[in-house]
Amino acid sequence: MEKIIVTGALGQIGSELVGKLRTIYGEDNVLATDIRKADGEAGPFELLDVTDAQRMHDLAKDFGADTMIHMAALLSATAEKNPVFAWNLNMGGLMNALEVSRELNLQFFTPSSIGAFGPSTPKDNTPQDTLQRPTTMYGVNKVAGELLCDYYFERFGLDTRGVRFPGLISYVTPPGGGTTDYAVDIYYKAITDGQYTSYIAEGTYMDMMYMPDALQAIVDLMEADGSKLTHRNAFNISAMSFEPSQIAKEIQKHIPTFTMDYNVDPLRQKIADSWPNSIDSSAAINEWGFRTEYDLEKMTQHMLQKLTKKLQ
Ligand code: AKB
Repeated sequence: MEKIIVTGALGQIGSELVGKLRTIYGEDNVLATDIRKADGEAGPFELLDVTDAQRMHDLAKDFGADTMIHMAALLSATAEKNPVFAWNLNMGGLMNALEVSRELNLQFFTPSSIGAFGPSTPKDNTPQDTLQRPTTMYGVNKVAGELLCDYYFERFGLDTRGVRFPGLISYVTPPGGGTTDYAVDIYYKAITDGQYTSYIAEGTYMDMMYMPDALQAIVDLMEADGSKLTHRNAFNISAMSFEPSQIAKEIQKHIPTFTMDYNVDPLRQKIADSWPNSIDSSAAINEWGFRTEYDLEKMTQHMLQKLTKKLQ
């Protein structure tokens, strides 16, 4: 990775990833793109609607990119509310990004998700290679995306790589439209209101990861020796699995007066129920040394400390 173009650069992952990549590879070597204008972006930035293949091609070519990191996508709950738009954006954007990468011979990364699994997938310690019959539009997009990335590698030799992200938690940019977002919202509300109403029911386990570990995973996978990768795309990765009352208890260790109740959102609960409780990351560990630094305890300490400062 020397000259990197990032789509969806103002999204939850993109906004932190761009900063990390610029620190490692140099400010001028990372082109951030998004459909909306950035305020005060430090390095190169261009407006890009990922459904516009020609502009994506021109931007990547003019920048002299050797790597494409394609992050622009709708998350699960938003996609469920507008499935046709989700298909057009998630699949159209991905096809364009893959084609541009093929035409310009770019190394390629795009994330899949635990959303690529469905109700018939084994729920605990979900294997790397298993049944994938998701029941959401987001999941359908993610499975199709995983297959497309494999196809571009097999058919054209394009260096495609990717992971299945769990819910990502960060104090920097809030997520939008995901099912796992409760695990971010809860920290904000704990500080501002001392109370949180969870839209996910007690007992619903989902995989999660703190953002610094997620960003490091992208860099580590992209820098890994390609000859050691058997899977290439859609590596299961997770740092922790918990359900709402466990994160509430962890917050109470720092804010003893914090309380939580439940008002379950049927749409997001149904999505969460169709996803695994916990996935097995051993293929990522064995093939490219995937590792994490943060568990629930360490993440909670860090989140509360950073957010308290931010919200002052
Ligand atoms: C979502 O909840 O949609 C995302 C995801 C797990 O892919 N955070």
